[in-house]
Formats: sequence, structure tokens, C-alpha cells
Amino acid sequence: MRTQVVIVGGGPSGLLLGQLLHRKGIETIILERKTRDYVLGRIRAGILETGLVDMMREAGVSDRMDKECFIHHGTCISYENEMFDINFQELIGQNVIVYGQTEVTRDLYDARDACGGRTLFEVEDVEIRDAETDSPHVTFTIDGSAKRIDCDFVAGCDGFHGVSRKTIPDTVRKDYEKVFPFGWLGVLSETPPVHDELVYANSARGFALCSMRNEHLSRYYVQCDLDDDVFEWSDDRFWDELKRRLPESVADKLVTGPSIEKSIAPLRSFVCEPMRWGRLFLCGDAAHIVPPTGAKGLNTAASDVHYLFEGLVQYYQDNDTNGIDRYSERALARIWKAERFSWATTNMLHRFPDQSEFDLKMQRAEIESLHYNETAQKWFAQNYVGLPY
Ligand code: FAS
Ligand code: PHB
Repeated sequence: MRTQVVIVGGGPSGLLLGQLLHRKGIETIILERKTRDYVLGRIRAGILETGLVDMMREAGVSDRMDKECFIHHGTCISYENEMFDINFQELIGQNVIVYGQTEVTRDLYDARDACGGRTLFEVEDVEIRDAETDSPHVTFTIDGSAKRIDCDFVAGCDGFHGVSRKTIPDTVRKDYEKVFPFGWLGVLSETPPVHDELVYANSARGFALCSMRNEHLSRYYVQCDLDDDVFEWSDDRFWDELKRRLPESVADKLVTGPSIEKSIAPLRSFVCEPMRWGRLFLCGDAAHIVPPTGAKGLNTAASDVHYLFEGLVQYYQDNDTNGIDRYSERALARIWKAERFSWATTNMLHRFPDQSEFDLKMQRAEIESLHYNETAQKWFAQNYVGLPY
């Protein structure tokens, strides 16, 4: 087999890149280790920056999003019984979109089907070869038989546990990592959202987040210990703990119900440099992870796709390598800012096992300065809605 770009990974970054390249007449084959249903069964991000929304439009995949999404002009932060709103619209004239990653991925798969794009599911033993030469190829097995695809470029969109990043030799690659001493226990429930905006709660019992997918589907998170077992968390225990971390005005409105999904995600910050090795380009979670506090995971994957898409179009249309040569530098410049925002909001809103009384006072002072200082709110708003590409 031969194609122009092999995309390893059929998650949101691989699919979005595939769709954008298709519209420019650039051929791709997507290799996905799991089944489509498995990929669509994952409950992950829910906040879309303007940049990602614009790229969904450019990819021609925005009809359902525009019909079903919520436009949020701001977000709420609470500490003990206090709560304040950071109004992005008033502060910087911008908004975010609430539309689940599951729906984004579903729309992209439907668009790929509609344009006849090739996606091979349940592939195994994927290996990226000769990426440091001008003629890379990818080998894999499917239905027990060995296959090979020759190509010009490989886009490694296979997430944190994929093969792409590990293809870059240790002598070339540098990984930066911070693992937080807690996780997030997330619950999806067919209940109406508790508030018309997201509520990020700092409480003496730990962090909590009230989010949503639509007017009948809510997503809630509580900070939990890393060694917690999800089976130790009955729905009743979850709702009780959530209520205790929210201001009374919000807790009193909370509608509870059976969880339809419940899972624990560890919190880490991770960046791999460089994001390019020869003809291999890393995108999204394959190269970087952020704690979800800043809602940057999916959105930084999208900005990678933006820079790589631009570079590949320049290469194929103008035989100009400037974009792909600057890909890693441009993508990393924005990623490190998203890493800092996600790290800062995680430090501001969570309880750490070794936090001293002085640390708690510092945290409180930081939240109060965000509450009452317009410049601090503007910084938060600019980062939350997404820094320009
Ligand atoms: P993905 O991981 O989504 O996709 C990679 C794909 O590659 C997967 O489908 C995988 O099966 C496939 N793959 C892996 N290895 C392969 C191989 N060897 N061969 C072929 N295919 C292979 N972000 C938020 O903003 N808010 C959240 O609440 C949030 N929650 C999250 C919870 C979890 C548990 C995780 C892991 C992430 C969460 N994120 C969240 C971040 C999330 O949104 C990611 O940033 C986003 O999924 C990144 O998209 P991709 O880079 O496409 O990677
Ligand atoms: C979500 O809706 O899943 C969500 C929203 C905002 C975050 C993290 C997760 O910061």
C-alpha cells in the first residue's frame, strides 16, 4: 500500500488532521488499534476553544456541533461558600463551547466515512520505520496478516501510550514530567446540569468540578486519592462528597441520579521534545499531557493539528518545507503555555497531601486575587478560551 500521510491513531487529533488534509486533496490512511465503538465509548474532554471550533468548521464537520453545543460566556470558581464568575465575554470578548469529545470524534468519523477516507481498525504491532529517511513506511498486522504502507510522512496521533513517541530515539528525545499526588473521579449522569456555567470548586475536602454535556447529561468530578478503587465509590458516596465540596447555593440545586459512566484518571503534566523526528510528527497526547483542570487536553491536540496541517499543505502545494521545519518549535511554544496554565490552575484548586498552613494561605490569597483583580481574571480568561495559534 502507498499513501501520502499515514496517521497512527484514530482519536480526535488523527481524525481532524485526516479530514483537513482530505479537503486539500492530500491522501491519508488512519491506523487505529481499537474498534470505532471503543474509541467512541471514551468519556474525556468537554470544553472546546475557539481555535478547535474554527478548525471543525474548516473541516466541514460543524453542523451538529453548532446545533447542539452550549456557548459559555464564562466559568465559575468557588472556595468554601464563596463563588464568583469569570466572564470571558466582558473581559476579552470571547467564549468557549461545551460539546463533548465523544461527539467531536463521532462527527469526524461520520465525515471520514462520507468522504471515503480509509481507516483500518484493530491494527496490531504498528511499527514506524525509516522515519529519518525521505521514504518512511509503517508496518502492522491486521486480521493476522502483515501489511506495509509506504508514505511521505507519518503523523503520530496515537496518544500517550502509543508507539510514535517511542520511535524517536532516547538520544534525540527529552521528556519533561510532573505527576500530581491525586486523581479525578469522574461521573457521567443523565441529570440536568447543576448550574448554567461550569463550577470549579476548591474546598477543604479537595477539588470538585461541575460540568455538562447537554441539558440532560451532566459530568462531575471530585479529586480522589491515586490508589482509590472506583468500586469503593458508590454513587451515593460520590454525590454526598460532591455536595460537601460545593457552596450551599449550588449543592442545594444538585439533581442526583445513577451514574452511567464512572472512572478515575491520574493527573500528570508531560511534554516530549522535539515533536518531530525526520518524517515523523507527533500530535496531541502522543507528545504532551496536561492535568484536565485547565480544559486544555483536546485543545492543545487541536493546535498541533493546526500547525502540522499548515506545514503539510505548504509542502504539497508550494514544495515549501518552512512549515514542517518549524512545526515542533511552533507547537511547543503554545503547549508550554497551556502546560503552565493547567499546572497553575491545578495548584490553585486542589488540596495536596503535604500542603502546610502557609501553603493554604497562599492558595487562598491566589484565589482571592483572581476573585477581585481584573488583570488576573483577564489572564485566566485569555488562557481558558485559548491563546491565539
Ligand atoms: P487519544 O488518546 O484521544 O487518541 C489516540 C488514539 O490512538 C486512540 O484511539 C488509541 O486507541 C490509538 N492508538 C494508541 N496506540 C496505537 C497504536 N499503537 N496503533 C494504532 N492506534 C493506536 N481533556 C480535557 O480537556 N478534559 C477532560 O476531562 C479530559 N479527561 C481525560 C480523561 C482521560 C482518561 C484521558 C486519557 C484524557 C483526558 N483528557 C481530557 C485529555 C483528552 O481530551 C486528550 O487530550 C485527547 O484525547 C487527545 O487526543 P489524541 O491526541 O487524539 O489522543
Ligand atoms: C469536562 O466537561 O469533562 C471537563 C470540563 C472542564 C475541565 C475538565 C473536564 O477542565
